[in-house]
Amino acid sequence: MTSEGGFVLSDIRLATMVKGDKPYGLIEDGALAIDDGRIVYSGPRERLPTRFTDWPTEKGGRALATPALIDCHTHMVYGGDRAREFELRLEGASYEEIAKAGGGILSTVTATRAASEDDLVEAALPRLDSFIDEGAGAVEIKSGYGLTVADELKMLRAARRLSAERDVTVVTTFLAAHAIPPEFKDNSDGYIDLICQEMLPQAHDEGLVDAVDAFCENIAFSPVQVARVFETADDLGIPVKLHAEQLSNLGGAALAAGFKALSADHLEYLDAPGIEAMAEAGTVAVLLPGAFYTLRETKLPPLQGLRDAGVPIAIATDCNPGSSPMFSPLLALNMACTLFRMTPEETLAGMTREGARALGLLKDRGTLEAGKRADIALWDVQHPAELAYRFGYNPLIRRIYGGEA
Ligand code: DI6
Ligand code: FE
Repeated sequence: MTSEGGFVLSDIRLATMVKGDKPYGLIEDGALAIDDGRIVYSGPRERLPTRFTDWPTEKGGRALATPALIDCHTHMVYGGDRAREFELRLEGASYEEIAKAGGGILSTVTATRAASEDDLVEAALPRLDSFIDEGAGAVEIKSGYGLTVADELKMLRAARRLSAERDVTVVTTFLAAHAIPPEFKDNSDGYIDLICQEMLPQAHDEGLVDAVDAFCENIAFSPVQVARVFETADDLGIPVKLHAEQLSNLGGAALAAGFKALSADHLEYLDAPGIEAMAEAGTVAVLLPGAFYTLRETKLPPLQGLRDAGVPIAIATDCNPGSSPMFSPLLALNMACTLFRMTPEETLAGMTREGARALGLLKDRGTLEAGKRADIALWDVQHPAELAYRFGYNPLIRRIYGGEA
């Protein structure tokens, strides 16, 4: 093998995040060989195959290498902000009261409809940059603040454009079933018809939809309505996921699992049958400590039940203007430890390997293993637990995306 553009990174420690007996898949004296955007070797330096030893070698100064972070649940494309709603909540109004009074998600819908596609891209870029600055290599972005054919397509096109503007992978999710639009106030089934007959097929035709999501909740859509959206997605061959059991238990997680969903997200009100259904279907539990924190939720997601059942657990920011105005994946790790009592290892896995799994990208990303994309974060820390331990501090030294620094 010639070196061409290939190179070796040595004098680094590796948190490969490969599941196994060593915590974090930690390798104290490691090396990575990277060629053509891929990892071709990941392991102990002393075992670096001789065919790589004459490749150009960069010294990592004992930095810790992890997979680049993967945030599998964000709503970072939107117009306006909700600082006024933040004030109202501090004056005593609840998230649900604000939503029922036409505020909440619907106020972001108004601002998003008023924005052009360019406006949305421009507003989202600094948000995305804040993720990239903390080592993100992939983020999921949902629609769901347009709620008309044109405005949902506009959001998804804006999300796609972001990945052309920056070296980062953007995975798009169609979330038209996020809130009942004012035009369908007393006819939510009519809105589901529109989604199934026009919005989703059109968005899919334009190649804008990597997955389909819905908000299953008393203030949003019923399980029966969600099932209709999922059936349409199924017919089009698009994977599904669900905002489930965030504010109450409607059996959304079990419904999603019945459709072999990639993930069920939030899950504070998840019950034992829901856990069992997820375990059986291999549906990832995506926990969102930023929303838990912002809404001052007191009901904890059933972490031990999920662990006992072997349900994979991902962590994400839920970056959105209402329930989680959080632009820091590292802060999500810290919050998941402090608020949910997850271990630092679980949270780092939750934003690497399990985040990749929740996006259906695990074959290609999420761990440092030969064959996977070379999306790597290098950190100035002694131990991987430090990534979750500090907050408001960013130890990223360097991000490698597709083999390029
Ligand atoms: N649950 C959430 O946490 C976000 N969407 C959802 O269904 C919140 C969206 C928002 O408040 O704007
Ligand atoms: Fe969300």
